[in-house]
Amino acid sequence: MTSLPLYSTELKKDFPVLQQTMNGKPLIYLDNAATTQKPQAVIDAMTSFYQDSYATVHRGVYRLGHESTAIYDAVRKQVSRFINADSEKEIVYVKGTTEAINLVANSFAGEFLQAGDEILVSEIEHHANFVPWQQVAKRNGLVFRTIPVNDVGELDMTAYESMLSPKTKLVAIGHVSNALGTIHPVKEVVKKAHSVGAKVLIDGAQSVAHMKVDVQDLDCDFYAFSGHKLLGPTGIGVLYAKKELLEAMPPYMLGGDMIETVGLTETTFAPIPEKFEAGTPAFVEVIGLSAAISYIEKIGLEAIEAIEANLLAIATEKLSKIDGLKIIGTAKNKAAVISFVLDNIHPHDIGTILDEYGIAIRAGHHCAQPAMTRYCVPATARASFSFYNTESDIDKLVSGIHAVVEMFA
Ligand code: C6P
Repeated sequence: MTSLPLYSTELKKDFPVLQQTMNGKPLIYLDNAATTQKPQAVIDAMTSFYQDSYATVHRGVYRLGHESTAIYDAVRKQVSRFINADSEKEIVYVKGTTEAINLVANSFAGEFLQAGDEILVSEIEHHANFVPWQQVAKRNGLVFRTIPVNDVGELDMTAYESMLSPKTKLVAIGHVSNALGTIHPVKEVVKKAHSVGAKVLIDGAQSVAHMKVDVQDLDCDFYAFSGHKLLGPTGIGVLYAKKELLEAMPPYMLGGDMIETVGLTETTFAPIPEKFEAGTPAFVEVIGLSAAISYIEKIGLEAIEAIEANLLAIATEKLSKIDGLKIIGTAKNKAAVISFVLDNIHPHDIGTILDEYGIAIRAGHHCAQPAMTRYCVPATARASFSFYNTESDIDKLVSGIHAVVEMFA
């Protein structure tokens, strides 16, 4: 373990929400896997767009509309560079990860997969990357199978390989597990799936803000993420998909903005990606997403990874020393997410008592009930870190947990 870069303590100052007190204590925000806080730069970009540039995109013949359209279209290029897509046409704006996955489940799996075809997902997926596949399988006579994980939360690659066959048509896997923090070996998962002709969707909700993602290097077919977990606003997310797939897939939602011509009996659709973007888009949120990506790139994902790796190491070491505390999910390759249980104390009680100390963590099943079933716990307490957290936040968490234990002793 090396010490944290000095400037990491400075970064918190960029986030107005983090400057307040909660229950009379400085707010210690450790629920970053649920959603991240917003730097002033994102708030300012959206406010200034509302104040100075607000007009709908792709419709107005007037100057304000042209200008907002130009900014909106430029962001698609920025997003495509951010994840190294081959073209901005491969970037579809959606509401978030959930919508992105539902789009693929309905438009790709719902349309192209035949009865008997198999979909594989890991047994610890978030419900957003579990239920859409389970349900499309039920509807269309597909076979929905779960890839096991071992006791520390790592994907069982031997089992995975043995499950792959020409019947496998789609593998859906989280890049990082929100419940345990495991970083899955997604590049290898993709390679093995492709060897039997299956497509792969990666749920990137927990990764894009924490590590460099290169969709061409991963060679994944689909990659989904949410703006609000990436310092950006709610209501905006991205589905990346390979161009040839988007071109072949039918639209998921129908309406304005996604058509080319509409007649009384026939409609032709706009080219990709607009074919998948029916209705007035969340263009102010797109501006916010752009500011968030610029902010992240200013710090640099390598620096972010280093800061968060340190936070994880420090927090794991300190939490492990607490009597009766058990970390659920101790994979070798982990992101800065720590799920834990305390002997005889319900996670909701842990969360509620920590809140009295100004510490915000999440307690529950984390929308990953199959993962809870796998580890035989009804729920966990979860502390999830961002680069703006500090070692002092960890110390306060540790003292807070000691207070919880004493209260129940
Ligand atoms: N996880 C958490 O506290 P949306 O809601 O569409 O932005 O993201 C859904 C989602 C999909 N996949 C993973 C791996 C996720 O972690 C999430 C959201 C939050 O862990 C809320 S349950």
